[in-house]
Amino acid sequence: MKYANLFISLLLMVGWLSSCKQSDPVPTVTLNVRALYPATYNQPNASGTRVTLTNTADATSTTAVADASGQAVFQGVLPGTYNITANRSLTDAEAGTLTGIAKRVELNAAQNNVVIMETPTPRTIDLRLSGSALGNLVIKEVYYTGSKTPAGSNYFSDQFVEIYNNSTDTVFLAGLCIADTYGVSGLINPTNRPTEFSSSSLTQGTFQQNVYVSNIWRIPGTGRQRPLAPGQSIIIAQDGVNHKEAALNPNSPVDLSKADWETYNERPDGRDADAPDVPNLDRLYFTGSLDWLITVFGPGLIIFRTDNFDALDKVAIPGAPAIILPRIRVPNALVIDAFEALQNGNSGDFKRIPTALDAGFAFADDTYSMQSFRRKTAVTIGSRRVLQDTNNSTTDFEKLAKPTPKAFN
Ligand SMILES: [Ca+2]
Ligand SMILES: [Ca+2]
Repeated sequence: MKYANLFISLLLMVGWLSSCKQSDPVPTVTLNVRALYPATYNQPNASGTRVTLTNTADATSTTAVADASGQAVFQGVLPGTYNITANRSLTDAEAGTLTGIAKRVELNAAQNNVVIMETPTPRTIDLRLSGSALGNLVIKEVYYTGSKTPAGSNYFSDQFVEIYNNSTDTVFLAGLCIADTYGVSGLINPTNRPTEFSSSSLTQGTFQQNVYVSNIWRIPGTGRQRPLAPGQSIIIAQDGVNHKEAALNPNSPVDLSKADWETYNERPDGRDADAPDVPNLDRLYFTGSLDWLITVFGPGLIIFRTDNFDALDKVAIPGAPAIILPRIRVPNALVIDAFEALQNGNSGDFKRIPTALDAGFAFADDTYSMQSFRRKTAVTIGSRRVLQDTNNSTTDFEKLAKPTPKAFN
């Protein structure tokens, strides 16, 4: 009797579960993304564009390729919040047909935190691509997260950026500038908002054409100085010392005493030490405090060149008190390469770098996690690696458990 009851109960439960499954199918929608070429191109529909839909909740993604009408169709999309990115690599010939200039271009577009709701009719989203010609230097690795000391405190002096010659010719680094963007990396505090430059009526209209940076450092020299051979790289350290030393942080993953350059922030109180064996970059503009600390929550970085630094606009942060130093506005056209990291996968609205330069963003699991971001290898020719550069930090960079200065493993 007892077993019979249990058996009936089980049958009822199975029946209930299967009826549940039948009467409540997971609702899905169809999403059309229409990829458009920049308005200056002689065709509107960007066929062949790869469009990727990434769920912000679990980072799962699907990719579809736009058809002749420029439409990428996603069927069976679960309602939720998505980041949408689009990429189209134009060959020299394609760029020649579309723009009259036969020079390879990477086109990108992005729209973050798009809420897809259950609707009876398919939804269409237009994405306008924009892009820039490819530079020959790329940011190969960024180690910004820092590490924890044996006592459990935060250590961030071991940050570095590595720059790589991704071309087939020697590049002369003299005059190359590196800068970090202004703006928080996400909702670190409940009051955090995306950079004011993106929302203020003063700068909103041209926000996608410029990068607003807080600090600029430059490689000294002129002309054909500081040659860097194809496939070679340089390390720029916050401090060019062995961070694993007992007095610093034995847990640090890096010895940067052989770094090519360091950012020495000369101050009357000597709070930033000048490592004698590592040459110093020129400090062109500085709004920080003790050293060139790039935010451990995820920095935006650019490398660029200018013949006339003084001609760049200094722009006050909209709404900021007069005592706060203005930021430097670097036009996209000067930028050679960019990297952006944000706090987490939901931080897309906090992007500081224009989509044309970097359509995506990387993010670490945590601050002081020792995680590092390294550009993927696209192909190896002989012993020279050609690194992947589609102007999208989401896809071009891989997250590493530990940094790999001047190495790929
Ligand atoms: Ca320093
Ligand atoms: Ca030094």
